[in-house]
Parts: sequence; structure tokens; C-alpha cells
Amino acid sequence: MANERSLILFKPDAVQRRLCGELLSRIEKRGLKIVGLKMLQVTKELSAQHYAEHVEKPFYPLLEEFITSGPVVALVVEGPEAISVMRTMMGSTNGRESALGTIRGDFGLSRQMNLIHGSDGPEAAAREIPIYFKAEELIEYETTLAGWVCA
Ligand code: YYY
Ligand code: MG
Repeated sequence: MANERSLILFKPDAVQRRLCGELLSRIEKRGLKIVGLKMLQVTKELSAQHYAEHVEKPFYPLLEEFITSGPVVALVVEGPEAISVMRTMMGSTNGRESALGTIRGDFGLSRQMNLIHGSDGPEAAAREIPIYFKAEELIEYETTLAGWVCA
């Protein structure tokens, strides 16, 4: 069971819809540990860096417009298999196809405005985390809860 870190964004729609507390609460209650947290405005340059794999795709101009349209909340979460645990909690890309109980399935119907980003694998996490966080912004600490929720 790999202890992993994942880069999570609460996208501009989550901030505008005042859903950040709800999303953070779900992550905390699941047992994942927050090791980095900040609010920032994504620039066009940052968007292109983050979504490098999508820059040439037809939907990218609208994705860029959306992700730069207002502030986001960026987090690094840590825990056993945190990357796939978060992907499952998020639901599939298109809110209309996401299962009930998932973040995208419970709060939206859009494929573009789907509230949350999560790294899709270990290589993506290793690439994305330093885009948003300096090493010194990630906090190492122990929680006594870990033994109760992660065993
Ligand atoms: O990882 P995930 O966010 O679930 O989807 P990706 O395929 O990586 O696409 C990134 C982002 O782009 C997605 O969250 C919404 C948007 N998007 C879109 O607007 N239209 C598409 N056809 C595919 C993706
Ligand atoms: Mg993706």
C-alpha cells in the first residue's frame, strides 16, 4: 500500500459556488491528510503548464478560459493510495456520467465545470505538485488519527 501525494484543485466553479468547505470536508473525513493548501489565480501560463497534455486539444481554449476565470484552491493531500482514492471520490470527468456519491456526481452536470482536479497517476502527481507548491510549502507532520482511519 503506497503512501502517495496528489495535487488537488478546487476549480473556479467550486470557489464561486461556495463548495470549497464541502469538498475539503469530504477529503478530511475520508482520512486523507492535508499537507499543503493555498488560494491562487491560475494564469494562462500556469494553465498551459498544468494542462500540457491538453494544450493542443480542441477543448483547450474553453478549458483555459474557465480555469483562469477566478481563483482556485490548491491542495496536496497525502495518504495510502491517495491518488486513486481521490480519483474515485471525484467521479468521472463528465458530471452527467459521474456516480452519485462522488463530488462531480453530487454537485454538477457539466463536463468542463466539474469542480475538482486530481492527479491521475504517480507521474502526474510528481509533475503537478511542484507546479503549485514549493518544497517548503508542504508540511511534514504526524496525525494520531492515521492509525484509526488508514490501517
Ligand atoms: O482528469 P480529468 O479532469 O477527469 O479529465 P481530463 O481528461 O484530464 O481533462 C481535463 C479537464 O478538461 C477536465 O476536467 C474537463 C476538461 N475537458 C473538457 O472541457 N472537454 C473534454 N472533452 C475533456 C476534458
Ligand atoms: Mg486529467
